[in-house]
Amino acid sequence: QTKSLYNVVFVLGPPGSGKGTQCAKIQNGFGFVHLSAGDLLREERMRAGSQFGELIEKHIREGTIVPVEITCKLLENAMLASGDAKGYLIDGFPRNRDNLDGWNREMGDKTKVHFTLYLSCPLDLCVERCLHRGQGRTDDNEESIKKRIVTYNDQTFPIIQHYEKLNMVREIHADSKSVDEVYAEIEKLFNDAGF
Ligand code: UP5
Ligand code: MG
Repeated sequence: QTKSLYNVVFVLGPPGSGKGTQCAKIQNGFGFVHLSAGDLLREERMRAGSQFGELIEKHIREGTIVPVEITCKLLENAMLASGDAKGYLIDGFPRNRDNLDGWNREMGDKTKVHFTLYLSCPLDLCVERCLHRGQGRTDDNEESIKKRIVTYNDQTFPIIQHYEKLNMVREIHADSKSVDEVYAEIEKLFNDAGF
């Protein structure tokens, strides 16, 4: 028997652009499940018995990207574990070509990606936000943030451009507005998309 496809929206944007903040609001407002690839990796890093803890921590500190086999499996497991939902917000993934190819290989037939929500934000403001987040993340220091931004520019932005070519990007400006003002625009976009 065929199970209907999982609805997916990817959420991308530079470090500190507000992906996690806005996904929490979309989850409340629209009955989507929020899955942050970064949060899942941070959890896996702490899990007793994980064989990937050290590798994940190294990538997170260096701002480099964990091999897709690990991340995609964590995402799929989290989707399965979360049961029925209208859809899934995949926050901070796919971040490079390896992520994109791995997703298409493993999840392409099981999911329908509706669009990529792109939270655009000037990078200097992003740095400020990360430095003042105060959650004790091991990558919220100036050195790691610089590296995360280099990775974003070199590897993640081209993925946004890839979806742009497919007409699948919905850009929301996530700067110089309050969290609620940014969300009001996202709310409109999701309503217009029929969610
Ligand atoms: N804030 C948010 N919106 C605001 C607004 N409109 N006005 C004023 N302040 C606002 O927000 C950041 C801060 O800004 C918060 O304090 C918030 O209150 C404030 P947040 O919502 O946390 O931003 P977000 O975009 O989620 O930032 P985050 O740092 O989580 O993004 P990253 O993409 O850098 O981090 P992520 O957790 O996705 O990834 C971390 C690392 O994990 C990566 O560098 C990589 O090493 C690894 N990773 C992979 O290898 N593969 C993956 O697939 C995913 C991650
Ligand atoms: Mg986040």
